[in-house]
Amino acid sequence: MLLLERLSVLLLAVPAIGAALPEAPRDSTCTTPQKRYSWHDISATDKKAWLSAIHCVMTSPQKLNRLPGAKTRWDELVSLHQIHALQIHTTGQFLPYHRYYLKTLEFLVQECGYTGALPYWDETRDAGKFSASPVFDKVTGFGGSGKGSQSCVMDGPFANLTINIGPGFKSQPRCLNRKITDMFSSQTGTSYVTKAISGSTYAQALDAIYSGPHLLGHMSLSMMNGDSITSSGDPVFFLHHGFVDKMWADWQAKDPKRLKEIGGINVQDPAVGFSEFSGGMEAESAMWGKPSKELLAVTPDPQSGDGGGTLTLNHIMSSLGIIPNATVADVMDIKGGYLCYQYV
Ligand SMILES: [Cu+2]
Repeated sequence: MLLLERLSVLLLAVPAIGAALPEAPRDSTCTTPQKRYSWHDISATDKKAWLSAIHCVMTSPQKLNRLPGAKTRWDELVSLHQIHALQIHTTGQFLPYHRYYLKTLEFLVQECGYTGALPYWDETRDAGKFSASPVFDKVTGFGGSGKGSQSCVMDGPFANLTINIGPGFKSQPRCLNRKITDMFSSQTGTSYVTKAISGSTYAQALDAIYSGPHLLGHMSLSMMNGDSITSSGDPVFFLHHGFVDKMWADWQAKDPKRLKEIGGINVQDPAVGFSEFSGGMEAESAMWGKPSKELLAVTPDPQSGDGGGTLTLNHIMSSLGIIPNATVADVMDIKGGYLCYQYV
């Protein structure tokens, strides 16, 4: 694998996070964007290709040898979210980082031989009735709501799998789990999405998307016990975040100036923490603990590239070496060259 060899050469050349970082490769043009389809519109064959690629990532051994608790390649992906959790939720980084995070997954499924586009989930089509969505089919989907006191997923391709990262900032192996509650999912419907992307500033769109369909989707799915730090252990997370990413892209598409509009804090405000919980960071740490010394040792500087507390286009995003670092500017335009896709 030529790309992998190149990546490992780059990694060897980089002594530490935050030091001289490899530039993300980019094309100046994006003439034929890849099409990201909603799960509803994907053939059974293509669904199975996606599901088996995810299964492959979940069962491949970890490679980086630096992420605490990671045993599989999937654990490394989940660890990335865990490490960045306090930088990428209720901050300006939420939208750009999760866009980059989807690209990181795209690289991992390519390692497993997958060559197509990422799927996403148009949740407006299943609003109020998530549990009946084709996303949860037990043959051509991710299996349904979990069973038992731990809500372990017991059917479908991900039955009986173990995730080693989480809960919270811990690394304690537990089953892949989710619990679907249809009632909350009504707020992923079209009228809610329209409202979420109706603001005129980045700050308004960021807050409305985060607190609206994004949060309600998470509440409907309660992935990995609804853990804000490691909910990406459930692969449905990435379909949901495709939907979130689409909302941002749709908001951006309304005015070309928005492709340069970014802002917000780049790490959580201690007095607020996650906006969906009360009490601020200290109180919230009762739910998921605090990052250990080992985690902090690999956590990137939240001001990397910004030179201050406000998120800028120069901010450097890291996947801890899974893919090269990228700037926020790189991911602003989904057809900008570094990225080249569209939602259909
Ligand atoms: Cu997240």
